[in-house]
Amino acid sequence: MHQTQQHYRACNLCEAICGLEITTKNREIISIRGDKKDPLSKGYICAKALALKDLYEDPDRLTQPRIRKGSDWHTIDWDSAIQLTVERLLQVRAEYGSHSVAVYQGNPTVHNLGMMTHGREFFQSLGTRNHYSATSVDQLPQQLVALWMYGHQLLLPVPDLDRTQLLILIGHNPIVSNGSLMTAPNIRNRIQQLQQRGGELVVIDPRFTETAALAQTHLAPTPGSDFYLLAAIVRQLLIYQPEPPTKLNDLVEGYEKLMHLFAPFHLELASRKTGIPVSSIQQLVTDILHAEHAVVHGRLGISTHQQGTLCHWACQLINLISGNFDAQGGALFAQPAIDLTHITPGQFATECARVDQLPNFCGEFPVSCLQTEIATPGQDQIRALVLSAGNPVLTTPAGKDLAAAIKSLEFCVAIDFYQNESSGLAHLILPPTMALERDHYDLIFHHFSVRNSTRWNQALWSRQAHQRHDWEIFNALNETYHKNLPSNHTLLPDPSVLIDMGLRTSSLQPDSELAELSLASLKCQPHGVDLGPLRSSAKTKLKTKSGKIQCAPERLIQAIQGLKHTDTETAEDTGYKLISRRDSRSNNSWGHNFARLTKGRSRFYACLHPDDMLQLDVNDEQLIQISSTTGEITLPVRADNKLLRGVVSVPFGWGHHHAQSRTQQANQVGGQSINDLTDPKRYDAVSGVAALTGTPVTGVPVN
Ligand SMILES: Nc1nc2c(c(=O)[nH]1)N[C@H]1C(S)=C(S)[C@@H](COP(=O)(O)OP(=O)(O)OC[C@H]3O[C@@H](n4cnc5c(=O)[nH]c(N)nc54)[C@H](O)[C@@H]3O)O[C@H]1N2
Ligand SMILES: Nc1nc2c(c(=O)[nH]1)N[C@H]1C(S)=C(S)[C@@H](COP(=O)(O)OP(=O)(O)OC[C@H]3O[C@@H](n4cnc5c(=O)[nH]c(N)nc54)[C@H](O)[C@@H]3O)O[C@H]1N2
Ligand code: SF4
Ligand SMILES: [Mo]
Repeated sequence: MHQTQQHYRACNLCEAICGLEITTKNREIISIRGDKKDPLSKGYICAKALALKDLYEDPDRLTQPRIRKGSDWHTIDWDSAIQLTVERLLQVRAEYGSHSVAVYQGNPTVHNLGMMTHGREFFQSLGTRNHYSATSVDQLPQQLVALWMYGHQLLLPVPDLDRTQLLILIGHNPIVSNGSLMTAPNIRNRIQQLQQRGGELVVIDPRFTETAALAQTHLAPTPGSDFYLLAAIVRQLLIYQPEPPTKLNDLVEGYEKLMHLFAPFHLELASRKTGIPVSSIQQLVTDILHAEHAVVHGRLGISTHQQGTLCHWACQLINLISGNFDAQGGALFAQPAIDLTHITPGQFATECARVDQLPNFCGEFPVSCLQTEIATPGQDQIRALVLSAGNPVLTTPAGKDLAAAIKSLEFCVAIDFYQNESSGLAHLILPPTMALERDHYDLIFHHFSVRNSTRWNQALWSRQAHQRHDWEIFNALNETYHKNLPSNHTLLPDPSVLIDMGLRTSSLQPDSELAELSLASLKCQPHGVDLGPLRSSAKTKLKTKSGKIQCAPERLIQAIQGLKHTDTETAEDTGYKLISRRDSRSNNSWGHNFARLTKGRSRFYACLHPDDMLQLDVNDEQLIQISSTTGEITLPVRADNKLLRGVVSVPFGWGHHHAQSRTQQANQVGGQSINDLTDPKRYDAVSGVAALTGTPVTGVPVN
């Protein structure tokens, strides 16, 4: 007789890393609930956690390698699949050189222990400079600012959410996304607590979002205009604080340059650019100055933005000038048990992409360059691609063009348990186990957590003989690669061994709950261990050469001085500006296989202001065609009377036309991809990151 069993682990679907209590019998999942004893989430979970059961049971989820012959797919054994992958990659390398092989790593990489520990070894072996990832359609500008100001791309200050009195969120909708670069499960409750202690929430977003609905103040800037708003706030704060805040006096460099750099960004300019009244901006400045603790946190809406790096610089400066950097209730660095900021910092612009000449960061080129690098003939043209845990056809600009480019490759292999719009174009798919079948330690999100904690999670059960974990796939590829191309390489042990090493060499001193930090001690604490609130730590954590905060990094000085503040309308200012929308039950491009996340009224619709609908002469639910210089999509439209005029909001993550999915067909999901409209030639001038937001589009009714 098999007994039911209780397992505790962190959900790895998003950055909130909520604790789960999973009841199983044999290899069946009976239930998934919130783990009340998790120190961070205290029993909270969202609807998506339950989808882990659907993912586990999904008949579409691949568990054995698949090979494509024309449009037919066949199962093959692991040894042959690994051998074939390596042979093909080596053939391309021998014929065209090592840079002809490219790698794209998607978002789940950072939520997956084995990919974090073992992916790098294999990808480095390929010897290519052509690395790409979802970072360049996401948080890269934030990391670049962290590198320049604090000396490491992972030194991102976290809002001290549970103690702040004024939380300003810009380009961020955590009620839906559950927080990003701010690991804070049950964000709704945390915001309610902020308000119960007399604090306030301000949301700056062109759409009246689910988070804005909770806020005391909502400001709606024209998409893409945010730097003018943030820069005006910096300028006004500097008037009150011309010298660095006393406690940061010995810790900053370049503060004296700020006044001059921000002088042109007066309130009237900000108001003209953003459409926000001068009085509202002034009020915000006053509120920041008077709040006992305040913090501004910017995310995706100001990262995938033509001035993304400048925007994130300004956010850091607001926290710093107002005395809230490294201060309780402000923005503080977290203290993860395994601290990856001890690893050598990344570098920016050591090379530029061959065709588009965009700079690399931490060894990666912006993914907007991937299509041209595949499609443009010449030395080092990409001829083979390793797609790992991503779906760039739906998630990067001009996805359709990228799909055509992928189809033209001599070889493509995908490491993914789904045949998606990108992996479905590969010649081979190598499917790993899913999250619950493997051990887990979160190597990334403890760096961004609003409270310090640590936990080790055991797999629910050992994998089946025909399955492989991601790390085993990487090890097998690496071993086979080096058999054929002898050179120095290391085959890493099981990720648990590496985590044990990381914990034992941690500089963190745990208090009473744990005698020592080690794998064995964490295994005895299945709910995780609380390591206390955020603490002031900048003095010891800064990694810049001088050990000081760089307030005015050279490249940002050039960028701010290079801005042209013309008020005359450009072609870009006519038509509509496109923005993306997430839904509580979505998960980038891959939540659509789960009935529990897709049932109910379709969420694939555009939103427009009623006056814009009147002008276009369209009614609710009528189809409209939205076009950009890149392409067009057709979808129903609904009125949103709180959306800024001139803005069209379209859901992100749709466009499942090529999927061979039985479940998706049954769920009638499909839609079209917002990234058929976004343009790889629109990017952040500093970092080269795709400017997904504010794409100029036009709309016409479809009769
Ligand atoms: N227009 C527009 N574009 C956007 C965004 C937007 O807001 N608007 N958002 C951007 C953002 S923030 C991101 S992060 C990117 C995401 O872009 P991507 O990372 O390219 O896309 P995902 O949809 O996250 O694809 C994840 C894939 O990984 C697979 N997968 C899941 N778990 C595992 C695993 O454990 N191992 C392996 N091997 N595979 C796994 C899934 O099956 C899925 O196919 O999209 C970006 N693109
Ligand atoms: N349910 C759900 N949760 C998710 C995901 C998901 O797909 N679904 N994806 C996960 C991932 S990978 C990430 S990175 C995070 C992202 O989490 P968030 O940063 O919260 O991302 P979004 O929900 O896209 O919210 C971005 C907001 O920016 C606004 N915006 C757009 N353009 C502009 C602009 O020019 N200026 C300003 N001020 N605002 C603008 C949009 O209206 C939107 O409300 O979410 C994660 N969590
Ligand atoms: S909020 Fe994120 S981590 Fe928490 S249960 Fe939902 S998907 Fe999982
Ligand atoms: Mo993301």
